[in-house]
Amino acid sequence: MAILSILEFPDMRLRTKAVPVDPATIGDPDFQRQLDDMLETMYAAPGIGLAASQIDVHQRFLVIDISEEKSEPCVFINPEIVDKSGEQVYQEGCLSVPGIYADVTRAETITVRHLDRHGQVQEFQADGLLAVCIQHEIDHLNGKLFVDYLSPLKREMVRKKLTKMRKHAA
Ligand code: QAP
Ligand code: CO
Repeated sequence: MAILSILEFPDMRLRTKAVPVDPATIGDPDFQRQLDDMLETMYAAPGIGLAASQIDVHQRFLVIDISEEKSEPCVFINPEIVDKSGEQVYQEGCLSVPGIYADVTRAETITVRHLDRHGQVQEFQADGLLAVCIQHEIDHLNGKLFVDYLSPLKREMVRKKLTKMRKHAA
């Protein structure tokens, strides 16, 4: 397995709209390895979610593990939100926007349909943190970041803060 490098805001590659995964390729060793590399990269960060877009692969899949023990890896291929209701506000972060956290309003409950890593169709209802995480990661596949929900002024402050942090780290 391998730890992959993660694109960071404002990298324009994060704005790419990802294309669906061909279900016939899910069983390929290269694709399965990519899923394991993404999980390893997410755990190493550490993070609770990572979309393929963030590792510069513009296909519709993502990994999530919100469990305390980091023992419940979940893979979502070609995910679709088929129903949603309610609202919740959660303070989000993102591995592509390190050190920045902000409140975002999203649906409270969602119904998600996707393929798992065996290519099987799954459909289930999620709420709370899992629902936030799935919505956040699907946004990545559409080229959208959580900072896009902030005002243009706040987004510009985030961009400047990241530039400054990188300068100090260099
Ligand atoms: C998305 O985010 C998410 O700034 C996943 O310095 C976040 O794993 C969904 C992270 C919150 C729902 C709620 C962020 C790690 C990890 C940072 C992450 C950082 C180190 C973010
Ligand atoms: Co993110």
